[in-house]
Amino acid sequence: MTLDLFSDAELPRGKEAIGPGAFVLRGFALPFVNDLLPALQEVEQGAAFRHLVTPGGLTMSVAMTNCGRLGWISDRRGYRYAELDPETGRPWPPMPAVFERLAQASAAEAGFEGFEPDACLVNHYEPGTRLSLHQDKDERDYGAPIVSVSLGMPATFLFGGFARSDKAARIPLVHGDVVVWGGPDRLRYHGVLPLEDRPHALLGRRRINLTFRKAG
Ligand SMILES: O=C(O)CCC(=O)C(=O)O
Ligand SMILES: [Mn+2]
Repeated sequence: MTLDLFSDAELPRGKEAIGPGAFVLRGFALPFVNDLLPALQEVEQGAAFRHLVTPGGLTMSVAMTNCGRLGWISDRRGYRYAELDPETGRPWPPMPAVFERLAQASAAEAGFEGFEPDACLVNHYEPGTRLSLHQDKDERDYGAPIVSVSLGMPATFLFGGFARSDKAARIPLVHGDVVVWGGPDRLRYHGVLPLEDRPHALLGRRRINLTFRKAG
């Protein structure tokens, strides 16, 4: 276990450009965290985390759930958005107001005014969990950005190019950081390296990522 150098209150703030339409907003989610965590619990209670299977038959190491009108799912038939949770047959839990406020404020901070997400994929990582390089391309149109919020354990985010084989930048993300990519960067490959075991004061041995999208 490594000691973190900064407490949440002291983390560096600011906007780092990682592309013409892509930014890391350091600590941008911190003022929302007190409201985000109970809202997240409600989402989990309505739609439990589960490990989805890829079309190729592999079980994903990230556990996922969703909130909002549409939820991203994967199974042997492919990747897609669905209005109903296939586990329960019920609609996904509604998107909590604080989720929506954070997503809109983050997008605006990155220059994307008027972002109205209809889907929030919630990713649950533990030590060793990874997410391989991929594009977010199951959405109906690519006019809206992706807003990605990091909570809990730190991670190394990979931000690549427009081909899987393009070299990817390694971007350290900590609790409260938000990454926004859109416009010319909307289809950049990205992923997450296997998480190290660095427990977080509030969330323990978990990293939660909220990925907001305009899917429908
Ligand atoms: O966990 C992250 O930081 C990225 C998640 C992601 O890219 C996705 O859910 O599509
Ligand atoms: Mn993604």
